[in-house]
Amino acid sequence: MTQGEHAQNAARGRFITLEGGEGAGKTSNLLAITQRLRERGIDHIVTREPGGTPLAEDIRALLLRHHEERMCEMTELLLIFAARAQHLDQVIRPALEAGKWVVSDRFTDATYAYQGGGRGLNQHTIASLESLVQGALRPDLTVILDLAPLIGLERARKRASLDRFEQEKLEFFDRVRASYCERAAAEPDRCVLIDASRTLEEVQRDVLSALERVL
Ligand code: Z5A
Repeated sequence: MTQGEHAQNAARGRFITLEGGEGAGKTSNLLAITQRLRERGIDHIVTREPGGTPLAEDIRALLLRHHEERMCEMTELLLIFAARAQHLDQVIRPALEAGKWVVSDRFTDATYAYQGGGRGLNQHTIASLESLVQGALRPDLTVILDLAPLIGLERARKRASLDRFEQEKLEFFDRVRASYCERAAAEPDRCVLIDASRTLEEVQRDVLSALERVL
């Protein structure tokens, strides 16, 4: 890296992503992260995927809604990356370049887990789209909340009616979970895998301790 690139990197905000299966507690733990960032006086934004901009939120609605016509796997994958391209252009990159931290509820690890693990799409296809859409941009820290799908779906069911993903069979979510665990093992410098089956207080304590890596 050149000196200029070092300086640019130091001025750039940090990019934190939260991942996990259904009802793993991403939203609940995101609140703990943002509270800690506020306490430390760190300027940040909170966003989510798919979504994060009006156009990307429209794509999200299309992805989550039930359709008479079966959405094929490749359509789903391309819609997710279309939403991501918009999100990066309008929200994530401008914030990072302005020195703000970005905390996102899901990002590309979810694509590897759901479209790769869950739907069975080729990891190389996902990696090609990742490079095309993101260039070299990757999160600085990814917290993966690990929970048995049966427990997560039960939590999610209590909360609201099930969307197109949540109506998948249990085996789908087992593959999603396995895929997240593989990613955490493959990238230990970036990813922290946290047991989300414990009380929210215990999980939050580990999430905040993982956050110290980038603070
Ligand atoms: N998707 C994809 O396929 N590919 C991609 O690339 C991306 C996404 C980016 C929408 O995501 C869908 O998009 C998602 C994958 C797909 N599939 N689905 N479904 P989403 O993040 O918006 O949806 P979600 O995973 O369904 O999120 P969620 O249900 O909101 O889960 P959560 O945020 O992880 O959980 P929560 O709302 O914080 O907690 C759920 C409930 O459990 C709530 O009542 C909490 O009070 C409770 N809770 C939380 N933690 C605990 C603990 N520790 N103990 C007990 N109870 C708890």
